[in-house]
Amino acid sequence: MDKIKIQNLEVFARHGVFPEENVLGQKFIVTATLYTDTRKAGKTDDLTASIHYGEISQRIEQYLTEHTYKLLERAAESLAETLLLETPGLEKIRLKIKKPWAPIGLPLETVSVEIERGWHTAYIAFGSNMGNKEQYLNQAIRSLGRTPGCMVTKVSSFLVTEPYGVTDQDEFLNGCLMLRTLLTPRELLNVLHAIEQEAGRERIIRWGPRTLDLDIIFYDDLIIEDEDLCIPHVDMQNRNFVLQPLLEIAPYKHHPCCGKTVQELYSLLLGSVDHS
Ligand code: PH2
Ligand code: MG
Ligand code: MG
Repeated sequence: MDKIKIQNLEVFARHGVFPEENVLGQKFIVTATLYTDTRKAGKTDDLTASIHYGEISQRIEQYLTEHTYKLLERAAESLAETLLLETPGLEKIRLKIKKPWAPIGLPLETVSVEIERGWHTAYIAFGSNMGNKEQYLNQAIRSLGRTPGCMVTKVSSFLVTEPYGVTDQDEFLNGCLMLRTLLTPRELLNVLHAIEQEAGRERIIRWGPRTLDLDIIFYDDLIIEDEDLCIPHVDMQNRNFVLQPLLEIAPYKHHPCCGKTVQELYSLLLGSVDHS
């Protein structure tokens, strides 16, 4: 992706673990690489089609002087998040904050923290088979949309489905949504669990009745195989109640492991014997 780079911007600010740093202040040097598509601005010579590096530099100076953090890590993290939330067209940012006068009692050229943060695309499957199912699903979508660093960008229609796995229970209402997020997969998982809790979800029997179930199906093209978190969802290719709504919002999305599109997985499932 194209980049706009602000190199070695000097800011006098008060971040530091030692109390005197928070009082006296010192020099910080910031390098920010802004990942954004510059093609349109490149063709039209129109600043409004791009990101104004002057405004971003002002914002960096303002943010770092208005806040006081102990750690460079915290200063970088919160500044990156603020810029990603505030700046249309900013997909990703690489941010380096140097502290050349770090008071550690030894001569050094500089210390620095460098991070890269950006927007990710996740697909979430949702389902309910207890109480007012539609209300649980709509409430979950609203809660997710209100979560800082999360934007719900597409929602499928809701689908009434027969229970799969444990079949002796009420029918489900299912769907899928597309999410733009600044959260890591694990942070996202924790948010989903909290929203399930809000809906009074009780984990009594595996695959049993639930007011609300929120599962991460895809997170970019990431593959995670941890004990408590598997992405892509391990059984999604066998579940009509996941593939059918996903087909509506992401037919051409490729499964990062097998390389098949959602459309292909759906056709394969339809052609197979059991497509619950
Ligand atoms: N979720 C399950 C198990 N079975 N069946 C349907 N129809 N819909 C679901 O969301 C569902 C299920 C475990 O998460
Ligand atoms: Mg589930
Ligand atoms: Mg679940």
